[in-house]
Amino acid sequence: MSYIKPKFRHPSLPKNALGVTIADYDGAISTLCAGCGHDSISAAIRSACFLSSIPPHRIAKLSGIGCSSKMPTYFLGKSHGFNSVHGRMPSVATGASLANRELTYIGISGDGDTASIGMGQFIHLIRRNVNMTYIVANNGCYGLTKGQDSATADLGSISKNGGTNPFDGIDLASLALLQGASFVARSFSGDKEQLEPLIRAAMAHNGFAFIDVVSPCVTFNNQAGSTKSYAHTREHLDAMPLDYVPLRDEIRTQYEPGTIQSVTLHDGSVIHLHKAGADYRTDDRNAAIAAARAAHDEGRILTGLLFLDPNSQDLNQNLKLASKPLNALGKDELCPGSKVLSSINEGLR
Ligand SMILES: Cc1ncc(C[n+]2csc(CCOP(=O)(O)OP(=O)(O)O)c2C)c(N)n1
Ligand code: SF4
Repeated sequence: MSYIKPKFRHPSLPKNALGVTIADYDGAISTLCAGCGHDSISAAIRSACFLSSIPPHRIAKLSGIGCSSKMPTYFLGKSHGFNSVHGRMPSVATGASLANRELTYIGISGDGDTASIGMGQFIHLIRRNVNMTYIVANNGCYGLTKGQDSATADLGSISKNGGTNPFDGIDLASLALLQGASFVARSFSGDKEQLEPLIRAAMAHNGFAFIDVVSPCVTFNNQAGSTKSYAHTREHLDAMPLDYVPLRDEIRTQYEPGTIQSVTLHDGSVIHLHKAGADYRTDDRNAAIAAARAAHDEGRILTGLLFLDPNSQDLNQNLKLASKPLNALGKDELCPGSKVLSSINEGLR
């Protein structure tokens, strides 16, 4: 059951460029366990959409099954939403984005929903470069079904019942990099400063933007020995903080020369990466794969923007589909008449 929030809000809440307040991006009150990392991700999505001034009714939220997949209920209550079956959200996302390329699509999934039952579908989203932001709330277990190890549980991680995981976990960010994803990032639900600008950048990206977010399950996977607990993640975090500066916004922050790398997105907005290693470039896929691997081998959790292709062409562009959403095409465009048909036939002779 979800609870509706009371309508009262402070009268002087700040407004965004649309003239609306963050309350317009609220969802229902969360019924997840108190302290669940997923709620922090919901809060980051809500404020990212508010700060980027995206009209709520121009956003579509999509998910599968799991505690993570329940998250869309708890943010953006005025947006479109589709809660699909377990691991099948990518098919719905592909169809929706082909039918209406003008909406902003946010997919929310879990490590079970993506790395186990949904793996086959996930890979094809990447291959097709579907224009969406895809967030995995990664807690290394199946929270909704009471904490079984998932496919992202790390080798040697100790579960709540004391068992040691004998398998190496699937690193979804590395997989996305290998498969050719055009935007790959990793973050931590407890690092809003990093996560929020990453989500804003992902939504501005033209193509498939993947964010793997370590999101501890306080009920089933937060014990000593778990590698997805709050304590372990905080201890092993190797963060590249970043700023997202939307097009037309003044750049105010002062940066130390040599410690910053700037990346321009296709819409003209800019990402500033702090502390990026001198030889780390976000447009070098092989370097990103090597950095993620090295971090994994050393037990570090490398977070931040790992890779971005600023020239990415999304599925609609690749297939040269109509520039208008299908529901906006009129009779003349759908049925252009015999002359046009003859000229097409002529071109095929
Ligand atoms: C076809 C199908 N198989 C299995 C299930 C049972 N099931 C529900 S949620 C879930 C896993 C959820 O784990 P995850 O995606 O990691 O989300 P979390 O709950 O940890 O956020 C499973 C196996 C189901 N609902 N449907
Ligand atoms: S069971 Fe775990 S993942 Fe599910 S709501 Fe509770 S803390 Fe979050």
